[in-house]
Amino acid sequence: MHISDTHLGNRQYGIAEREQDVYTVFDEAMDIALKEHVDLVIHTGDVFDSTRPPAQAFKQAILSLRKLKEKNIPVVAILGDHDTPRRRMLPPPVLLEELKEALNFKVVGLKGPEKVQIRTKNGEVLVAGVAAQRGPARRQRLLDIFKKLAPVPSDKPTILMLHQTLHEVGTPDFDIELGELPRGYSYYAMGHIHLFKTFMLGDSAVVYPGSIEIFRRDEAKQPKRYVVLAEIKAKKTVNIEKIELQNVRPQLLKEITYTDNKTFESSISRLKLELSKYKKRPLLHIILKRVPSTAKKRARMLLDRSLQGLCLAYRVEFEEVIEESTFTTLNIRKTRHIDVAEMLREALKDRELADLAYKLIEILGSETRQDFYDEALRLVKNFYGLDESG
Ligand SMILES: [Mn+2]
Repeated sequence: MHISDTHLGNRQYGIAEREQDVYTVFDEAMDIALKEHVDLVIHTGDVFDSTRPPAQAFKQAILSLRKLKEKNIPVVAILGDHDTPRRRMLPPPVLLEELKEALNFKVVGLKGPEKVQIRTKNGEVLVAGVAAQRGPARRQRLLDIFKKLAPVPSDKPTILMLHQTLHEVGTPDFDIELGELPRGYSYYAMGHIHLFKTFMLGDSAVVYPGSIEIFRRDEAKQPKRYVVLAEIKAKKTVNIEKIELQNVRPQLLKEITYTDNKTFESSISRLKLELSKYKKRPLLHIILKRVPSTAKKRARMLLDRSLQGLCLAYRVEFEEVIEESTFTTLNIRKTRHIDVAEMLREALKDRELADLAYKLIEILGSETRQDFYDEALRLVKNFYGLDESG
């Protein structure tokens, strides 16, 4: 069974139930492994959501994973970007590896590319992998790593585990191309992309199971979440099957354009009807368009009154009509993917400042964690020549 991006400890919008949701789905996934009598479970990174997971996340991971040990099913994982500390700190999944009496959990590729033989109840499997590679030089580093990970000819099934973005996924920022992966593995287990995607490389499947829950609003566009069962032989994937996780909390994206109060009220009534059909109360993301500022307060009050008890929580975004002149248009040349560093240089007209901005974007990305924040602050202070107390 292939699983990825479980982000244990994630608490979306600070809602306690959302942290529990993730544990519930993780446990469901492990029960699928038991029910399907799999030989091996592989996890392609982001086991935990942060480099400082809450104690509850460790407890839940141990409770769910130890059921596998009892049935003699090993678990092999690599580190994702969320699992990897920026400084010299122990990555949290390594603690699971230490609990040898309770768990059969192994992290591969901790300090560079690694190949290990894993004994399963159905024979040996060669598992190769490397921790998530980040930063501007990652492409060259990955190409060097792939040379070391070229598989030795084997009559046994072989698996390569990576936590990277393939160009073929179609996002503007990618790490490597499908055709650049080392040939000859039976199955390519991919993590990092939170959506289910599959590709073929010769006779072998290249699979992103996606995350087990919906962690961000934009991930709600794929409401179903999966684990993947793969049947593999030497040099080829025989079959893959995705199994839908049943305990995922529904998240709905709703766009409502305001015309007048009466129409708005009837849109809300329709929404209430839709919400009442779910077993598990959904999380609701509402984008309200063209609400006059005089009607905003009333709109919020109506939502509060109407959605009470029908959803776990809702978030409203008012979409303003922005005058075009407030935008600065950048001259983006037609490149294969968006070059953020070059865009910054063009916008800021200062190479060093642009480099700083690029580093900050890399570190802080779409989220802020304390250790990322500290590192960002250190860079900024350094840039402006401020001392620690500056
Ligand atoms: Mn992830």
